[in-house]
Amino acid sequence: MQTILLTGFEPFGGEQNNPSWLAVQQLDGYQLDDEVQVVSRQLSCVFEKSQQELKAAIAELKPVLVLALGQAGGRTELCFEKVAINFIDARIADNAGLQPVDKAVVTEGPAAYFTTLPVKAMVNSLKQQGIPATVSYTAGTYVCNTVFYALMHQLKDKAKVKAGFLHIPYAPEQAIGKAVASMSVDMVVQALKICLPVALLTTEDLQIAAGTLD
Ligand code: PCA
Repeated sequence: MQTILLTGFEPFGGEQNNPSWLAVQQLDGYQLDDEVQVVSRQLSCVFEKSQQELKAAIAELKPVLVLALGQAGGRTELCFEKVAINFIDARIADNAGLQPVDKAVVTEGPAAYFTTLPVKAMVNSLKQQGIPATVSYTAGTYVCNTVFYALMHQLKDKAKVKAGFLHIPYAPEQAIGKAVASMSVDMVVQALKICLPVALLTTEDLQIAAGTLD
């Protein structure tokens, strides 16, 4: 049996829930087929601890694919992140009360890593099913980007393990009164069921335009 590791975060920034965890929690134990099973884990919204939790989960589960998810309130679509940067600039404190500014994720690490997931093919498969999704070229400078960078750094010599990060919009109940977009947790779950097989089976990503002008 092969394992796909999905991670979601605990709530942060005063929210009651984090839809990234609500979504991946629903898929814990889900079988893509007879050979591939999903295991879901929650990460703390804490700079150091989240990296340790992720490392421990990868060591324990030896996944063939890792997709970390996080909430990005205000985003209008599922955002498959292309690039993780070696930089932290926290606008708010993490859940342990720490607010690092202008720090590296990994001292002496490269400036950035690209995801090893076929993000364009994944986005394409979702759009075809009527689910809003896009490639994003910034994962921010907070805990999500840090976990994404730490993930790619940890797997840099393990070419066979595909890994990446998905930012998701607020759940509808979080968006009330905020005049921002939202997406139901059920739709995120449906999206993962569509794009995970694509991620596993695609060997070369699609060469279609997905960039931004600004
Ligand atoms: N989103 C935050 C951290 C945890 C989460 O779900 C971020 O985008 O950095």
